Amino acid sequence: MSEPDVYKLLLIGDSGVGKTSLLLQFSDNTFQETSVNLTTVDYKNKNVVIDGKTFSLQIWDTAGQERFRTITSSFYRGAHGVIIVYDMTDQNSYNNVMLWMQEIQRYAVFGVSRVLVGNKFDQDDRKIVSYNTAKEYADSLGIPFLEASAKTGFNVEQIFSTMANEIYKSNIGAGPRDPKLTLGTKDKGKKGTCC
Ligand SMILES: Nc1nc2c(ncn2[C@@H]2O[C@H](COP(=O)(O)OP(=O)(O)OP(=O)(O)O)[C@@H](O)[C@H]2O)c(=O)[nH]1
Ligand SMILES: [Mg+2]
Repeated sequence: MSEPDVYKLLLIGDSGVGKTSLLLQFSDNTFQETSVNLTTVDYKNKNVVIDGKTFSLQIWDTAGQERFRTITSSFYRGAHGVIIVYDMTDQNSYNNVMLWMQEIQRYAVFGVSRVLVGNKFDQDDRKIVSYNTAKEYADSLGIPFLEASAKTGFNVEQIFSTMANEIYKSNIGAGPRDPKLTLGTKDKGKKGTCC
């Protein structure tokens, strides 16, 4: 059996939106009510199967707070996909999605796959950002959008399988097997179609 292809994914979004919680729910099926402290960059691996083929997702998480964000360009290097998370009970975190998109444009490879995620679906009674608002925005960018809950696990698997599918479809993952080996290189030109 050959080694599975590795897709490097990033989780980005404002502090407190639930990036670490989504990652822990996906990788370990756990959830903590208190903030999961993370002062450095960390990642977890998990396999997914697409079209009967196994892919290893290497999912990188970073703290959203400005004071931790000095690692930007190296964090984005070699990434095949970026998951942008906002908190549907926090308007500000949604407003900032646009800024995160700009950061992707600045640091990630051209044509990198993106998925927009509205987290904390279990707090529907406190919802401020409507499904339609975010869906229209995602549609205008031509990217998938999902509402999810790191707490209940609702749609969490789907976030990562959707992301893996996007990369698979775009063929950007047809590059070197290990993203670590692609540090400093750009995958430009590997993607068939553009945004
Ligand atoms: N109710 C509810 N709370 C959540 C959910 N996801 C995360 N939280 C809570 O939101 C808070 C922040 O979650 P984190 O996962 O630490 O957020 P983060 O995006 O990693 O934040 P930074 O690391 O500071 O950038 C914690 O108290 C979590 O328990 C969710 O889906 N539902
Ligand atoms: Mg975190």
